Amino acid sequence: MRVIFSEDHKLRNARSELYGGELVPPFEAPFRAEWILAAVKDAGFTDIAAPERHGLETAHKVHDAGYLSFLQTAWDQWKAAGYNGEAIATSFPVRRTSPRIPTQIDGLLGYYCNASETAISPGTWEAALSSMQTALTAADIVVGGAKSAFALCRPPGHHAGIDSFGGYCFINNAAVAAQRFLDKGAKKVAILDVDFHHGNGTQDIFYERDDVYFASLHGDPAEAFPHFLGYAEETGKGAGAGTTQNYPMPPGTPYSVWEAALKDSLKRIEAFGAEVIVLSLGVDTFEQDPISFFKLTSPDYITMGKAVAASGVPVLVCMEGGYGVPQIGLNVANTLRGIAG
Ligand code: SP5
Ligand code: ZN
Repeated sequence: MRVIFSEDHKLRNARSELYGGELVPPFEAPFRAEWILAAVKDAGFTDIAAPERHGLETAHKVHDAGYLSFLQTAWDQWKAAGYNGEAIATSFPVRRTSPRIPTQIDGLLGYYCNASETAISPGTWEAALSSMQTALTAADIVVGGAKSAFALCRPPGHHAGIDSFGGYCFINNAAVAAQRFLDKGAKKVAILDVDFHHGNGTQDIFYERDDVYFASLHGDPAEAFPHFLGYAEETGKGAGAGTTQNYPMPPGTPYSVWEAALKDSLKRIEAFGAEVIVLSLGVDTFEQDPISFFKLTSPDYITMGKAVAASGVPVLVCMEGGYGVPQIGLNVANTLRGIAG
């Protein structure tokens, strides 16, 4: 399996994450990609290449234009405002507020933010762009006939919605990749999101569309981030009715329970007629993850990879979350081992 990886991920190296009322070093940090890359090489996946350059054409089909131009200029606007720290949203449009789009940076930040733990720092846009290019380059390998490819994306993408960032995500890499498959001739694509957190951004993007099936296995939003989406009753709307499927699960969920949801999602993806699966791979389902509450073990990721590969359709793996412990590398490598067979 070919691996696409960009050193430019390092340009996303924020100082601060708002966690438990304190500004702490972000969980989503450059060492994650280094650990994952090392473990993937150790496992024998040594065909590693840098991404091709891609513009924003595909991104514009899944994100709002105002949002993308905000992301691109946010740091410069923040700096111009004269602040000392990183750009953190502090004021939000909620129920019964004006629909006007702000013109000044503090307002824009709140307007386009879905979770204020995520600070915008210098280099964030450049890293997010390279992460998107990583996903697009890996997608093109699958378009070219490969059974699988691994986009070692960083920063992750699945919490980025049509017009909002948060949850450490800015551009929705998996969504952009899914759009690429459609643009290259696929009629039906599935995104299978196995990150611990609900893929609220991806669900937002495809909720009313019938060309992309979205399934997500995650911590019950009644108890876990992102708190406001990911319930079982959310199944799509309009043309997209029936093309979203959520599997919220409680604290302590072990692989045996999680696997039943995985098998159900794969059955539905097959019934949908997906020609390719984009696997939003978070390994924050691991028992030792510092911010999550599932109980998957390292060998479980091999089993999971095999189950996904057994669908028989090509798989593009896009890196999402997984934090804190060096075993995130092993867990990603094990998933790829399972998929590669
Ligand atoms: C890509 C991804 O995995 N993003 C996750 C972003 C989660 N950010 C908020 C974390 C808050 C965790 N609260 C945990 C409470 C444990 N006591
Ligand atoms: Zn996550």
